[in-house]
Amino acid sequence: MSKPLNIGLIGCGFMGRAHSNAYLKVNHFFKREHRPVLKAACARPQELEKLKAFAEAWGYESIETDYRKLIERKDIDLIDICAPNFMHKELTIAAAKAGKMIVCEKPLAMTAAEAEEMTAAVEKAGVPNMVSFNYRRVPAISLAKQVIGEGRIGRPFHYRATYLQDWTIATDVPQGGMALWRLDVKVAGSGVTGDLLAHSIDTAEWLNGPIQRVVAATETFIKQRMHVETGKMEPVGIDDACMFLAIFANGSMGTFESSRYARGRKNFNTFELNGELGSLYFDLEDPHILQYFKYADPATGKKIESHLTGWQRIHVTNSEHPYMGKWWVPGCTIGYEHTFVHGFADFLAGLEGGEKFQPDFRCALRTQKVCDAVLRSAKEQRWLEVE
Ligand code: SOE
Repeated sequence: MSKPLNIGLIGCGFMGRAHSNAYLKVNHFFKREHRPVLKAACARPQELEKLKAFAEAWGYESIETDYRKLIERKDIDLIDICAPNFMHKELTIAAAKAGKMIVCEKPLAMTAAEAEEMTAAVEKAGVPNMVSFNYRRVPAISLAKQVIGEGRIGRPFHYRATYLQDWTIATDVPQGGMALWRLDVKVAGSGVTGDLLAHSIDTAEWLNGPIQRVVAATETFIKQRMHVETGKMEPVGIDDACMFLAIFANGSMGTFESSRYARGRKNFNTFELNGELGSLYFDLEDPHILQYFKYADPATGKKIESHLTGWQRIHVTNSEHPYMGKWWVPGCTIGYEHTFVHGFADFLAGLEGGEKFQPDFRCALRTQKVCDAVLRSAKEQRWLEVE
């Protein structure tokens, strides 16, 4: 017998769609006791028409234009926060006080101080919580985690991440409003650091352990943009690009680069890990492939014969690969939206006695601390320890 899990989702943009789609799909592909029910969608009164269309498209049973009402409702079990970043703290604290389970989009907060308060609130309330760093659940990235866990990379030396896009190059792209809040520092908290590098940091720490020290540089290429709400040219407060060097606790060295000014790059999220026994490379623009270079066998230490070494392109679609056994037959690929399905499948498994979901708020707080250290290091132009 399935147990309904009543969802109240806040925000009806890109992430609201990604999450709604995943809630609808998860039970078709993953056997779970809980069955998400799209009970209510919520957005601000000024978005009423968009909210109605959203609720109708995804089959929400009702709508709310006041989040307090949504959170008070007895028929809601889980609050899913897909609203812009500046709302995350207020919504989390209210939902935790009401004893609701919480799913929050990344980045967890505007700052680490906010993330601390939010983490304390969910832990005090003892509610199950999840932060949606969806890329961990790209099967090829999960496979990378498995390969590292099997000892196949050996001692790590280098971790190299890039996250590049190009959608803000034009000077006439405004800032603010429903579509472009990511460019408004008061709403987003930061630019590429919180929006894109937070993904890279979450993946990096998951695969290669904690980052200890960073030194960073940021740039804002376009200093003023028209603000959608005021109609006036206003200073741009976000970082358009950020690069940082990192030292991991395991002694390996990291480089991270992110920009929204990398002409031709749409969602170029890559990493490479180089170790003593092998290397791994992943590129989200080629999402089914995990590249693996095997230098030596981890069990015996025996080197691969030199004339046979080379990069392997593993097409991650076999039923033995993470998550893939739940989908189609080998060779048939899945997409971006499936990473959210995997997230909810794992979250539900956690509610049903399985492994507790990660990343939770506590884990995402760490990512936020790295982001804060990166931004502060760029300002102070010096190496900083991550708190
Ligand atoms: C920004 O363009 C964005 O939509 C991010 O906010 C998402 O987290 C990323 O996955 C895709 O790009």
